[in-house]
Amino acid sequence: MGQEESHLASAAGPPATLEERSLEAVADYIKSGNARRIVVLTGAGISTAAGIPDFRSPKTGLYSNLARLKLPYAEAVFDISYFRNHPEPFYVLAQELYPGKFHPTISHAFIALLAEKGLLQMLFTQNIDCLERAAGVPADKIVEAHGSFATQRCIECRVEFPDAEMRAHVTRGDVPKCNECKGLVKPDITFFGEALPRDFSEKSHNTAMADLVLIIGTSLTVYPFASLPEMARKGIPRVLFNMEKVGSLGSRLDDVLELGACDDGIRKLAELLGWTDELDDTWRNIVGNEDAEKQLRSQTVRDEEIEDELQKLTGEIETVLKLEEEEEKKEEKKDADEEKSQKKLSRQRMSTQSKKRK
Ligand code: CNA
Repeated sequence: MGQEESHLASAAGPPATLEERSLEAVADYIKSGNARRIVVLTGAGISTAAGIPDFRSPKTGLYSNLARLKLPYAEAVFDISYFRNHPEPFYVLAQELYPGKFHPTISHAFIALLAEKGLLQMLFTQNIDCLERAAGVPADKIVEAHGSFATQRCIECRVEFPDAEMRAHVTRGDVPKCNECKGLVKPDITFFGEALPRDFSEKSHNTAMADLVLIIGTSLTVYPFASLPEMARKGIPRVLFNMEKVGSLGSRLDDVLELGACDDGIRKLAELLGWTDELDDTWRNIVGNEDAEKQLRSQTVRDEEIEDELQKLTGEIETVLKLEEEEEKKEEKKDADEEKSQKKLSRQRMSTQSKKRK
């Protein structure tokens, strides 16, 4: 981790803005006062240390775990056309991911600290866990590009559904229906097949205004979000804090790759900035000491916990899918029986009629 990875950037030649392609140079750049409009782009990887599985990590991601279930495809749980007919698997996940169960990571706290110091231009998050809000990032600095669990509405008549009722349904694990038209209620999360919130297109120009872009914990595979790093102007440093190299990061002269757990990279940057104590205080004030210590446990322990959580989750989804299948079979049998008795009835009628004619 650290400097070796910082040199993985494939672009040839000296950087245009940074002294060198390293986190040390990024810290110097911030300290110089030239980075006053920092844009942060985040994905599920920023929340894995909080205990929330991401989508695409090979062993601990939701997709590899959902793949063994009888879903048409793993993403179906977040697909609007699948949801219309099968909302139950999503609500099993919702029960698990609903805000309130998890606490922000040190990387979330770092973004809040940037805002407090007046350095945050805008945060664009793909996450639906609301942990940025929980960390204290001001609402007007957050673009929830894929929506969030904060509000919900009927997918038919679009009427909003009350928060307290939603929480009660999600806690019980059952599917909420609209009080007006009995349509399905869905949190305002952008599913595959739905348009992104207007906020995203209205505010994405902030990335072009940035003088530094930090990209934290995302595979950069979901568009149009994945194209945001490309909007950064040439010569603007882009720093990736991620387990793996993603997108085009590393292709520009001022790209810095900090590969590994993002919390480690963020701590390192905070240390280089002389913000270690301030960051730690900010974080512990938000999450409390007990949760902070829990998050600080080794990655292996955390991965094991996430794997256990996923086993439980996929088991629950499997149960609702089986129930659905049994219901469908019952319906099919009922239809077939009805058809049979209809045929029998019409045969009897025909034979009575022909007898009468004779
Ligand atoms: P993804 O495709 O699952 O990618 C996650 C990325 O983060 C991968 O490149 C991982 O290697 C990396 N990663 C995982 N853990 C860490 C870590 N501790 N430190 C650094 N890197 C790490 O997720 P994306 O966000 O890129 O995909 C977009 C989807 C995921 C959005 O639509 C989200 O709604 C959705 N999602 C959100 C959450 C959440 O709200 N917490 C959870 C799961 C999925």
